[in-house]
Amino acid sequence: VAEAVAPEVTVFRSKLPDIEIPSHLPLHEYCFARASEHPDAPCLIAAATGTTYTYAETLVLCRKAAASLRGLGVRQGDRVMLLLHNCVEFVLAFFGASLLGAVTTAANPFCTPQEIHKQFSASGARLVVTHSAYVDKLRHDAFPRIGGAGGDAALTVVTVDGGDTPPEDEGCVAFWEMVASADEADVPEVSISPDDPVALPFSSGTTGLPKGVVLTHGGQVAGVAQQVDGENPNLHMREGDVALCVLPLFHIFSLNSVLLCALRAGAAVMLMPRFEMGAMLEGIQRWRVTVAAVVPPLVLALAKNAALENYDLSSVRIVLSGAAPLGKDLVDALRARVPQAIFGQGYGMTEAGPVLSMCPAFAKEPSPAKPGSCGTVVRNAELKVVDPDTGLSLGRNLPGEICIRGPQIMKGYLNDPEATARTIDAGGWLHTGDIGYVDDDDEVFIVDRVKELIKFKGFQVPPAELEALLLAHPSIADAAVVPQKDDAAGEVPVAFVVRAADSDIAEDAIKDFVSKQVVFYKRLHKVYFTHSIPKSASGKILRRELRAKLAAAATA
Ligand code: 4UW
Repeated sequence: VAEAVAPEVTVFRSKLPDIEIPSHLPLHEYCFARASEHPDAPCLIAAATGTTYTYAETLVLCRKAAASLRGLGVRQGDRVMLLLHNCVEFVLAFFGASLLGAVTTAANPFCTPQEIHKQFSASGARLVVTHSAYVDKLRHDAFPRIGGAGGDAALTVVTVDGGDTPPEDEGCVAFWEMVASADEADVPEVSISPDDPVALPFSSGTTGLPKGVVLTHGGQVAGVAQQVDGENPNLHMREGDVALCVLPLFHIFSLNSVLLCALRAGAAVMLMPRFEMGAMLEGIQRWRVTVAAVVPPLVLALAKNAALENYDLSSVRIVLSGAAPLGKDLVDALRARVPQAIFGQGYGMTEAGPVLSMCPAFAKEPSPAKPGSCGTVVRNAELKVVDPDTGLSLGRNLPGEICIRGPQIMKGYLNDPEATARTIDAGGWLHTGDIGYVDDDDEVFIVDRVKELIKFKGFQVPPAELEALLLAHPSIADAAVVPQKDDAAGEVPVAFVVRAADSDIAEDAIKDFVSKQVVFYKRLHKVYFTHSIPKSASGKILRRELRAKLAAAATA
């Protein structure tokens, strides 16, 4: 009998040498470790008001936010929910929670009350920090009644709006009042282990409904270090840089690669509450933004906008795109307008902590990257490509499922060991559900996705969530949701629907039914009626068949 031989595994690593990662530090200590060397450097810039906080001021406010949250009953291990657009208060609440050993779960304030409630209850949060305008969403029947300050209230709501307390804030705690009266010495000493959670973003991963992704202090320290630490940082940021923070902080790209990386590097973070072209260009010009993190739809909007010529964008030296594929034509269209900047991509995934690969042209000692590449694998990590059917490792230039292993990946999904085991295998490899290859120069190219996930302008749209909504409709017998290519959004969700017997429900009625229950980017763009949904013997929707059908229709 032949002895079983372990199949050979081709592991791709960074060409940059591994670095020392101080993973023993809690995330807040790590990010602000060098703040005392530049206390007067700008740290946070609120673009909307022009208010700037130095590193020293930011640190004091983070400690005061921690003391305040503590006063509201937040303890180590508790979850704090942020329902915020990008703002200074997001940063203060995030680090305030971190200082207490509490965990931040952030959600899009545009989500519907039902969507917010799902994350609220799955995370076990009891305190929500939000804008006055969204308090009404938390008064929805599903939520516990809003109680004021006090450790035993089932739901404490903190509002960040300054000035006169608006009427809708009744029963809420005013963020700035609480911070103003807090004593920064009132932050208890907590012992935080690298394995303790610090952030809990939600992601549907490769399959199913959104799940809490447990990101630890040690993991996030590693994830940031891989980008900005070392003699030759992969993403070179330093004091004097100004990072554009217009992508939402409730998504991991902005939280990790913009906020946390900028703070660690001593750069300033220019916070924009939402994307508005004029204000963004104004902000880039006024604050001399040097590093711009973007998503492909933003590149498209910029490339198409004639107003660009009226602004001085000469400060921008790095344009970092991620979260969805970036076409070469798009880059070329924008490059002409920002000729001095280096354009490149990062490839991230919430569960991966988040960066798998980063453009090597962003390094302190840059090396070139090809158009369309997602850069090279980050340091202190291993990447492999496997045949999605056999699981066998593939060599260079052969597309397969990308897997990553390293100290930065998630600990697992919250309360879901099965989903965790489906995603991180026994060998510690995280399976991304992305199809890509590594070329002769170690550059990563993504060519397809085998997972269910749909990405609308980089936002996650989990088909399972929409399918569950559709199946709850009495006139719908069966349904499947798949991505359809779209020039502006990259992909949009469309549904295949089998009507219930005797039903003649129309497309618009179905679209409306879904729209009322979901945030804007999850709305169905088209409904195709069909007689049956193709499924495997085990009952899994054959999404590839449906996608092929759409592709065929598009080219017909
Ligand atoms: N090209 C093609 C890409 C790319 C991509 C992602 O919502 P999630 O879970 O997470 C993200 C995170 C993106 C990100 C984080 C930090 C960072 O520096 C960076 O680079 C600039 C990007 O999007 O969705 C994960 C899925 O999104 C797709 C891919 O399918 C991945 O599994 N995706 N980046 N450059 N596709």
